[in-house]
Amino acid sequence: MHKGDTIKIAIFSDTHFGFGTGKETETDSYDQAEEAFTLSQGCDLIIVPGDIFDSRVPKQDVLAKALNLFFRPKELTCETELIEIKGKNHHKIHPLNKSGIPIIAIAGTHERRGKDVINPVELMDQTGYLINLHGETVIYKKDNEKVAITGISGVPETFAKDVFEKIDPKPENGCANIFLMHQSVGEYVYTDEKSPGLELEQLPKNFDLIVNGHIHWRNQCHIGPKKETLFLLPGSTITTQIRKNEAEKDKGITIYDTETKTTEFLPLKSQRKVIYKEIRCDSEDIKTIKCKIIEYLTELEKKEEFRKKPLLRIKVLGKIQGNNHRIDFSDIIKNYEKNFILSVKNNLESETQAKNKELVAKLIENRMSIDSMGLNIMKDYADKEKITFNYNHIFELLADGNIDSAEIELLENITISKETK
Ligand SMILES: [Mn+2]
Repeated sequence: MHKGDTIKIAIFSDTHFGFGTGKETETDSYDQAEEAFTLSQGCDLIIVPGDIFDSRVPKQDVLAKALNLFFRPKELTCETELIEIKGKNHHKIHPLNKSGIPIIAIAGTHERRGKDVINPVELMDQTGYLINLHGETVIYKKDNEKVAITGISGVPETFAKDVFEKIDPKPENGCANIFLMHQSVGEYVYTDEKSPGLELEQLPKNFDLIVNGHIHWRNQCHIGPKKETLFLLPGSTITTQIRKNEAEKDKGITIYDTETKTTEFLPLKSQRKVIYKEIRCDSEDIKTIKCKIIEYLTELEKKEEFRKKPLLRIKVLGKIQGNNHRIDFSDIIKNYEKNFILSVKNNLESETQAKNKELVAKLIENRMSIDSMGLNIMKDYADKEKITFNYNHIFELLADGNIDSAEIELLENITISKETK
């Protein structure tokens, strides 16, 4: 490599197109992704590691908006040249994929579908808007610099370790090597999932850069025996759940330089401000708690001017006087709706409802966890009955209402392991 030859890569993740449809924040996912694309101009490559869409079967309006945004880099001039795509399956490259700035993607948790059906990221691949990787490696060249990008699309955490071992991604000689994934890893877990499917030590070795989608707040660190790999969590371009750690970090795009192996972060100006506030109560009555909230809101209105109405999450916690646990905050939410998109989370302690709250919290934590839960129940059942089948595929068929196909598949492919003692 000659000095000065470098490939600049724009990385952003989890655009969640379609998130908030019908709500006040409906256009946020498109507006914020649009700015991410604008900031990517001048880069040699764009990487989007999963959850481009908020659902695995996005509505046509959502798809149309996404296609329009993904078309923008196609109209720009770019010298990056596709050299090769390696993998088990013959990957047809649509001609559109050869114009403009190349976009490399993987599918995320929200786009996951069964083996024989097309997920929306695959659809984008087949129509030439991006190249979707699953166990494949794509190599690009610019001047004398080459970059190899390998990707594994998001898989259920239960299977992550097996899938990674089976695919066993390896770096390419003479290239800058990047690996894309979309999982919970080690301490980086998205929801309060029981445990991540992978630990940092189990990630592929000797890559220059590992990019992990899925986790919505930005972070980066060096990993590997010699700290030779930069592990990057680019974070989402949109806030889908208001959490403390997410509210504190800006949304934006990361630019990676293959020569210096360094990153630069460009925050989005269009991002809607997210505020997370905890209000503590010490055995006070409802009226006092509500006064505390109003006091905070009045202060905030005076203190700051917001370009876009901010998303504001107030968590009330501590002990409440008496047994009345059902507090209605809708009057406050209504009174302040002109200035804030406000939600109040009631975490006030009451022994009788502690158990119920725990259950409800688990259920509503994340829409996708319903899928994971269903899949886990199916796997637990199969383990108990000592039978093996393609859980993922059967679950997908059942979830889509294809009961007949599920039945046929199960009857043909189920294997029963006999216990030998
Ligand atoms: Mn996501």
